[in-house]
Amino acid sequence: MPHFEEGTTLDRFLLETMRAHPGATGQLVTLLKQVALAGKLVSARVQRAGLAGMLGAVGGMNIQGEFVQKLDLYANETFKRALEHAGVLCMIVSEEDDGIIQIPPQFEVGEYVFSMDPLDGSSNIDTNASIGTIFAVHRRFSTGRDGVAADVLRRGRELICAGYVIYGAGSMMVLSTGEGVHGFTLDPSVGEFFLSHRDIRLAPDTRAYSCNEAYSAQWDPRLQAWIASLKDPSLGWSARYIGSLVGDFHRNLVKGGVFLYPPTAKAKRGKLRMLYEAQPLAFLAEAAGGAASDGVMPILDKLPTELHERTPLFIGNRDAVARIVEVLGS
Ligand code: P6P
Repeated sequence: MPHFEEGTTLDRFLLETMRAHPGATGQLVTLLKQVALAGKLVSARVQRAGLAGMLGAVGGMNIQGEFVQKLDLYANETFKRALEHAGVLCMIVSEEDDGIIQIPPQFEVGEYVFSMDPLDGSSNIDTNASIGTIFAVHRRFSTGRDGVAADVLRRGRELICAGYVIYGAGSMMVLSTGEGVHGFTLDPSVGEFFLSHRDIRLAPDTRAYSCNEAYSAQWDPRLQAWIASLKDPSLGWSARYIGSLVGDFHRNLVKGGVFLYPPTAKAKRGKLRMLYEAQPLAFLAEAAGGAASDGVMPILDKLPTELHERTPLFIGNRDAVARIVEVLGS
């Protein structure tokens, strides 16, 4: 792993990481540079969302005469447009599209499969809470022009790369290709992502949990009892919950903590999606020294069978996740 000092641009990081892998073709670098471009475009639009809201309800025209698209649709289109022509993908899966998105015939296809939630947490837009784009990259194994479902219905442990772009007080791109997790902060004045968080490690100890406690009466009683036990003042735990997965995960990644979205009466298999939420974040969590489970097995060992499959999710500090699995197995 090359040494990178603070201030390294994302492009330099990608190029030097590629050079460290002799077999690299450059397709993954191209892919991640296009993800960064789309992230910058979405970041700029998210920062102005309030203005658009002031200047006309979604779907209206704003003062620049721009059609005010729903931000999640804008994000979906922006990432697809940035990626489909680059000759690096054979298919895309998006939270916003029911089926597989094939690469238009006028473009070359490539080696990779891209899954994304283009704008997770978008219901928080009008509260200025952090939202984000989550993505996961598999290498295809089908041989036709178009990718097939089997190229993406695979264990998260086979992922080549995963990451997210968080649009918060600042915008950051956080990614891993399996060798550590690195954060790049966007400097909007120059339009570059700069390495700001090299080799992020999930804190080995934690006293912070993150869940929607309004649903606690619907959880497994053993989990209810465990969460209740954390409220002993002598233990010093605190609760933090934004209701935006990227925001809650990012806080736990950089400050330590454990996030829980157990099954509920309304979401019997959990609410969060395997392909473009649980798997990519589990890939990052494990690369940062943390863990992710569905309460029984590691998320990265689960084999999804449907594109938009949901799962319970317990993710973050390794010891806390292990304790949850132990409690649910007791
Ligand atoms: P609840 C946002 O709608 C989202 O999909 C995730 O970003 C977030 O973690 C979860 O739902 C919040 O769900 O039921 O607590 O509102």
